[in-house]
Amino acid sequence: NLSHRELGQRIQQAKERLGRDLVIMGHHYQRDDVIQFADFTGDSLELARIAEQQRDARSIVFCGVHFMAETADILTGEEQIVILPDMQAGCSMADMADIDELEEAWEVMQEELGDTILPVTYVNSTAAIKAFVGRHGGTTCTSSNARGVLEWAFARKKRILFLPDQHLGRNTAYAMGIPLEQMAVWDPIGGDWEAVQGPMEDLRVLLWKGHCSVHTKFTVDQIREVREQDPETRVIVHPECTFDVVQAADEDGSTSYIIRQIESAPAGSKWAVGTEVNLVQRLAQNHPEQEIRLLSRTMCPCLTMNRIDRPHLLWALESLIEGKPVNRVTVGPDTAYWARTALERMLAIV
Ligand code: CIZ
Ligand code: SF4
Repeated sequence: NLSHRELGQRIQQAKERLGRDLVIMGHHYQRDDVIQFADFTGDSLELARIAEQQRDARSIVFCGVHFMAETADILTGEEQIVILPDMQAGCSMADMADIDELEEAWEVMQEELGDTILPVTYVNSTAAIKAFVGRHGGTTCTSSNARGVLEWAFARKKRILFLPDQHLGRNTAYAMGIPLEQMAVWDPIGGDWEAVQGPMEDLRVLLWKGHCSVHTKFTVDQIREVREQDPETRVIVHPECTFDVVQAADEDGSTSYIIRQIESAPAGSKWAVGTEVNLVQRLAQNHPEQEIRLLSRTMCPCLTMNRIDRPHLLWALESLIEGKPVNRVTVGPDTAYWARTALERMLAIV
């Protein structure tokens, strides 16, 4: 039963003891009292690139969610171990695309549309989904590079199956000029299409019916309210928000895009930000010269990300010191091979 401060001291001591053997990574959505211990912070793309370069550290403690730790394991050496301080830190969006459901859906899609489809998965997906995509010639994307990746994919096949986030897929494809009528949603629970608006033959983008429970809480009404209060406030949202919200916002972009826009804005700028609350609060703290608020009135934390707390981080670090690492995230060799193929294709595209 250590106090918050004692936990902090013990974490610091453990870090010092482990020295260069240890790297702690922290995703932007992590709470302040955890991310302060991270050697590297970033969005999921930045953290994947950093993980790939960690050849010296024997262990990587990943303060983020499960799929990010899997990605780190896939991109690092065999001897390196990746630890997720709390195994309950999953991502509800990643869990919405199950590999068995995908295998079934793929069969139906091949029957209906033939060999015209390239699968692309948002990195917010399990290693098994990434491996499927890798095996079928496709790749992964993040919200920072989704457009470039879709352009790459359309140069290869007529159609794209986009997993697991329908909103990122729809928002990105629409911004590329693809009309909504050429998109359809595949519902993995019903095992069927929904929202097909035109002839099947015209479909270009097949959207898996997944979403982020954090970003879909933002609404057009919230944007209207901000504008009524103060028309000078710029509304900036993440493309995991719904189509209507992205259309109503002044701009949309990935986590790193949002950070860049705010960091380069002049003093006195006003923002309402539609993304995870820990990031928004940190931006507000770091930029007192601007007015930065969350788009919604109610807090929207990513609950699973926030499971990583000081007690779990300390427990993970001490297990490394004892030589009995807990919560190791490992991806089997075959899955890792094909998932790495998919990830490396992405890293070469953009
Ligand atoms: O998990 C998420 O919602 C995001 C935006 C992750 C990332 O860093 O791209
Ligand atoms: Fe998953 Fe959404 Fe949390 Fe990101 S914010 S980790 S997509 S649940």
